[in-house]
Amino acid sequence: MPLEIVRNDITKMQVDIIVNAANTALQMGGGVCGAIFNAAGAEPLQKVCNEIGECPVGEAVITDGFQLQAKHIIHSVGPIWTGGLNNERALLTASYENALSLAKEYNCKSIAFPLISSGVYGYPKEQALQIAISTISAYLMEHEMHVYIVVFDKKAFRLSEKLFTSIHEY
Ligand code: AR6
Repeated sequence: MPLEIVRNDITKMQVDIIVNAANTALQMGGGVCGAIFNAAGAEPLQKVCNEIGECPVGEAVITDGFQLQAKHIIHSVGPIWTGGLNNERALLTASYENALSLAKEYNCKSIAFPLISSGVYGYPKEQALQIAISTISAYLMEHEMHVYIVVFDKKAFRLSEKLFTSIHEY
């Protein structure tokens, strides 16, 4: 099945590429970003991110995976939720689409996404999950890739059970 929802720490995923929920400055933060930087090796990863510089909201850049099992990390910047009237839905959709296109350029066969924007950036988790599922599903109608959505906290896991039938808890 090309789209699966799993409950796991994304740094443990055995895939070609994992996606980071990044900020525009590409600086190590908390949440999934902190976990990915720590697992990859924060110093070398921050160095290459500094060389790249910035990434606008809705766009994505790629780096090496360093000490991760994944070969690459795609840093995708989701929107900060400010109530839903500031183009958040389109920007969150774009952050998935741009990450998927970039992954394709790198001949990616398997990729794992966190629920972008649904933590520090405050996007309501149910909507964030729906956007993730619908955007990835639309992409998979036209492209071959094995995509995982990795949910981490209990609330996201419960929502995913409700919204999607095939879920694996690792
Ligand atoms: N594996 C998978 N998912 C995780 C993990 C993990 N190890 N840890 C947390 N999550 P967030 P955002 C989930 O806040 O909202 C950072 O500081 C978490 O439960 O990491 O896009 C960045 O540098 C939540 O559902 O990302 C930015 O400044 C989801 O990952 C800013 O936060 C996303 O939560 C980005 O905020």
